[in-house]
Amino acid sequence: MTDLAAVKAALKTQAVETPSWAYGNSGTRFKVFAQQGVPRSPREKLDDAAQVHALTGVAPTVALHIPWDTVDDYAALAGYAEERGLRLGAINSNTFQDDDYRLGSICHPDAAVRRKAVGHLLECVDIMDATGSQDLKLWFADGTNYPGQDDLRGRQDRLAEGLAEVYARLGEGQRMLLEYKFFEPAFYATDVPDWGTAYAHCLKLGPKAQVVVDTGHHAPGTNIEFIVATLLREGKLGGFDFNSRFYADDDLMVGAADPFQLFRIMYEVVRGGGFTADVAFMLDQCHNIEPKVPAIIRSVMNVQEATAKALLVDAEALAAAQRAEDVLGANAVLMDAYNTDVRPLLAEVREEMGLDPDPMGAFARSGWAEKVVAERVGGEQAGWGA
Ligand code: PSV
Ligand code: MN
Ligand code: MN
Repeated sequence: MTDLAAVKAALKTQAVETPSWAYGNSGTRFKVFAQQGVPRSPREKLDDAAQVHALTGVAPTVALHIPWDTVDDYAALAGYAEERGLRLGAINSNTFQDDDYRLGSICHPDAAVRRKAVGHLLECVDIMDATGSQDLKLWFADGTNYPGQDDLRGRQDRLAEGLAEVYARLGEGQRMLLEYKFFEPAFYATDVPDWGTAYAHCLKLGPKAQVVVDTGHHAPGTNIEFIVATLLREGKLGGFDFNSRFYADDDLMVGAADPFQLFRIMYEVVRGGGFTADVAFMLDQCHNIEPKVPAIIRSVMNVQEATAKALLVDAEALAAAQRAEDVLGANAVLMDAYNTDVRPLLAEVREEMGLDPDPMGAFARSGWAEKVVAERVGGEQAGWGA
């Protein structure tokens, strides 16, 4: 039997971090469809994020991407967030949008380019000091397009050297979260293509280095929950970049493409004690054709629903069925939890938190979308890369 009060208490402590870039305009490489009322500055992105947190109660932090969210005074930006009930979360580095990075950044064959890339990462740690952010999130677009283009082993050596320099700069309570992605923009070999490579680097670096699992960064059919279970066992799961995919790195709303996969992942998180440990539950999504703030609210709710189902798994019954070698019985325990309609439970949780039980409806009724369309006129809307 699962303890419903404990499930509710756990759901109230959940924290999902939303990404600043999801509030701005985005698109595919074919077209960016600009939307009215989209933020024009990091502060306006925080204003939108505050709506998401106010309505869901579980989205208290916002990830920044540098230089997309460059400001003169990061401590002041953190203060602005705090006034809105938010905190600044992970600082995401960007070593992929500069002409110098054509052949890579931290793995580039030219030492001068590597220095520039490492310099940017060190600057991101300075920003963390100013914002009070705990996590430096690293994703490298580095790789090669053709066999023989560069030395695969040499690139790993350069990566290790650059990461070690940044690792040494991390302060007390700060972490380095290393993200992997199997392809794109490199099409032959990516320098951090999989969890094994990320894990090997993090292991060598030390306890402040952990792996980030972006759910959109695997080959089709990959058993992501197995990776999650393994990283948790090894104490190396730093967090998630949640999104969902049908084909490649689609960055669609988490839980939209495959809610069952999200449940299986959350079950392994719960099973491995990751729900209470320092695992960061971040979104990394783009809302290209749908309105952004409601899409982010929906995403947060999707994570909550998968989590609630994972928490509802009857652990004792599952263990008993497994011990009894009851294949179908064990599977049924898991499926019973997955097939539970947890929406009434989450509505109750929200009411107990003093929130509207229906965050999507509450947002529609709030008038926020109309207000920002009227107010945010002139200036340049934030977008992917601005
Ligand atoms: C790369 O595809 C990635 O997932 C990394 O997390 C980047 O920082 C992010 O996308 C940018 O949207
Ligand atoms: Mn990501
Ligand atoms: Mn991605």
